[in-house]
Amino acid sequence: IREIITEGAVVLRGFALANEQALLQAIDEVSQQAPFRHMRTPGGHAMSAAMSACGHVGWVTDQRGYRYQAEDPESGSPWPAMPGVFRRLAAEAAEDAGYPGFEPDACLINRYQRGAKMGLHQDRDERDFSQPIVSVSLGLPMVFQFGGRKRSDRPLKVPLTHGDVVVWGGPSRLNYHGVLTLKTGHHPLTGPYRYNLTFRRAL
Ligand code: MD5
Ligand code: FE
Repeated sequence: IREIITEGAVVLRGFALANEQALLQAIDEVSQQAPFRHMRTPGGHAMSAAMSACGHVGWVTDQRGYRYQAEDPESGSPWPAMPGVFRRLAAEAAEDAGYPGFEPDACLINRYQRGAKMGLHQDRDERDFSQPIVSVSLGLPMVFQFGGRKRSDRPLKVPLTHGDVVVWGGPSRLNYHGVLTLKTGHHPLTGPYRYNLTFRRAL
């Protein structure tokens, strides 16, 4: 089931369901190597979503700013390799949405718990905005806010549930977006959490 949110943004409802167990196991394995942590924004605030990453580079934020880097700042070691099930799912979803040949080099893993949210922002730390971003939702449901090119454009609310995959590219790649506060809940596979995998071509 393919839903168009706006030009370039496609929701593939339930696309990740066939791989739910393998994806969650891979999140476990990655986060044993690169544990979830609450990074700080350049302004000094801790992010409410806990983050991990895998791939050639990971997205980090600290006092110096936002960037992609090859080492986990907590350990000084390279980020874990991107699991095969991650790469394949991201490439298949991108192809389905009209972006063939997507080869992500970074996967940011966001873990939201009760009260966590992500305010409206743009993703602009990547080098090539012609590459899409693929986002996979697992666990508790959450409301995604999809804005326009300007922060002041009123956002659409799009509910995302376990297994939904969204592909953002082309004209929507630089749109403002965020997620509303996660409500308390229990998911049979993830307990109190919502996970979001965001696949990017960073370099
Ligand atoms: C999330 N994460 O649900 C979202 C999914 C992030 C983030 O926003 O930066 O970690 S990624 C959604 C996204 C990416 C790129 C463009 C657009 C949305 N968009 O144009 O709306 O944890
Ligand atoms: Fe984002």
